[in-house]
Amino acid sequence: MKYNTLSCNLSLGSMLSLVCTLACILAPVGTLCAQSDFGYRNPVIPGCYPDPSICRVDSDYYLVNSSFQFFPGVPMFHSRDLVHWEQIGHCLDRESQLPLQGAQSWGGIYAPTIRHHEGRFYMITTNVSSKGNFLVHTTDPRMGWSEPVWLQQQGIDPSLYFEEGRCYMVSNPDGAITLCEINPLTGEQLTPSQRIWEGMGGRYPEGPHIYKKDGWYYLLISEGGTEYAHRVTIARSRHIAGPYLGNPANPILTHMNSNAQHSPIQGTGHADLVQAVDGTWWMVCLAFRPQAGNYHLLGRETYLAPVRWDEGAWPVVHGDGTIALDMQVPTLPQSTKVEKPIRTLFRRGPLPMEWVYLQNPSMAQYQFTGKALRLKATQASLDQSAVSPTFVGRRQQHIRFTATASLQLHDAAPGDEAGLTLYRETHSHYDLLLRQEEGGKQSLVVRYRLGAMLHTQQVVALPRGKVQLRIVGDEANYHFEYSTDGTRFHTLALMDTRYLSSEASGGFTGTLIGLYATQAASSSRAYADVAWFDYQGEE
Ligand code: 6LW
Repeated sequence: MKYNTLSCNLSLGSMLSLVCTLACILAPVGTLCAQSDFGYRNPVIPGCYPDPSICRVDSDYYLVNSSFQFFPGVPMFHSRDLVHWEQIGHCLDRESQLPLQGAQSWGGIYAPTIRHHEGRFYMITTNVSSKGNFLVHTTDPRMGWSEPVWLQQQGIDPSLYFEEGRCYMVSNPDGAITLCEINPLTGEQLTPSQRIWEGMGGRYPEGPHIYKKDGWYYLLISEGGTEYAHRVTIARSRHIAGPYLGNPANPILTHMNSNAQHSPIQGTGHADLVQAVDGTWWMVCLAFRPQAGNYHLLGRETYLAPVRWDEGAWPVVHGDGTIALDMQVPTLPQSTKVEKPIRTLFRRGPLPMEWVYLQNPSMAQYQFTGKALRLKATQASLDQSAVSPTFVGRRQQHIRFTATASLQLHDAAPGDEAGLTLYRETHSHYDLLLRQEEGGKQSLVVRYRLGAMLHTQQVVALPRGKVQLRIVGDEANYHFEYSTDGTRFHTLALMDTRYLSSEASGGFTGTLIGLYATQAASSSRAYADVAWFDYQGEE
């Protein structure tokens, strides 16, 4: 059955591809091929955008991700074709919604679910560094979200399902998918928590979502943990509270088997389903891309897969339950990709949406001067976990990339510093920094922090003034470079990527490329002005 579906999907895919290619060759330029409806690249949202959840409102699609210790939290994206996504904001943009004191990469905000019901969006998630499960709601996500509505049922990865005036919540307390009914506007739990499924025996049954189709309640979950054995399984029942019976063909998505052993994508799991406006079904899921051996640096990213879901049948994901970087499948009519500008000028606030702070920032430490982003140094260093350092960062979204910042350190006392950092968490970062020395001198330093190891790799003396700091990433190395004239760059050090990977650093997040400033003593008034920041990734 599985084999038949696969061969059928593949031959349909190749036929459509052939028809499309022929049509493109035969068509007058600019007519038939203007809008593509075949093929796309995965991941559809690269970089640390894990635990995707998706919903549709007419022909608009909305997607959210988990965000851990980052502030603001829960980035929200919009798309009309499921392939091209544009960030439209964050669901959690103030401290009253997002207390993150002391949160590290294992902490803060875990997997969210987005749903739309009777004109209102609901985003439900867990803050593991605070009071656990809560939801926020809004009628217009571009205008901001409510204060948190805290919930009683615990366990991570809460989801919502609405039916006939009732709102159900599922999450995974005590290792079992558990259901209750709630009032989503007050948070009141209306029925006792009831265990409904424990999965197919994989560790960490999590990420549950309920859907109803053809008279069945389907319960989609993930098992195996967010590692190489991650997998998506599904069960169904005629009643929402069960009994749920697992699909004999489970898992419906996984890369843990030999058919995906050599795939550049691993750890596929944590999924959500959506039916598109044309009736087709799609899955979003997370996965990671190992590099330089079995190391991954970018965190878990958002992928898209087509789903065949015939009436009364189990859903089949992309034929054989695997996904690829190059997806040769029919799609919705695709919009043209909007290229992001390479340069960020930081002239006016707020920060562009792809930038985040760590934990809850004190906004007095940041200023937009009209010419630069001013980072006011404090004594909170990148190594401290209890407080938010002066830091802004964006995700490394490509294995091969170049990031450059133009930076100047002002009013600095000996020991004050500012620079670029490749940041995973307090115990794992590589820094390329400008440091104030005795006698008015400055130097450029390459340093790493890996657990208890704090090592200065390279120091060169530098004339005072503006400097361009550059990090070039490839599979195996980060190249740390600098320039004082903006054209000639000098290599300072090559830093091995693997020690900064998730395998070495731990945590749920990927690498952030950050800008930061730290002072040695509170008496200094040091600050760094960042005139611009460039990021260019190789697809
Ligand atoms: C998330 C859980 C998981 O809440 O890891 O990948 C947790 N799966 O479902 C953090 O991302």
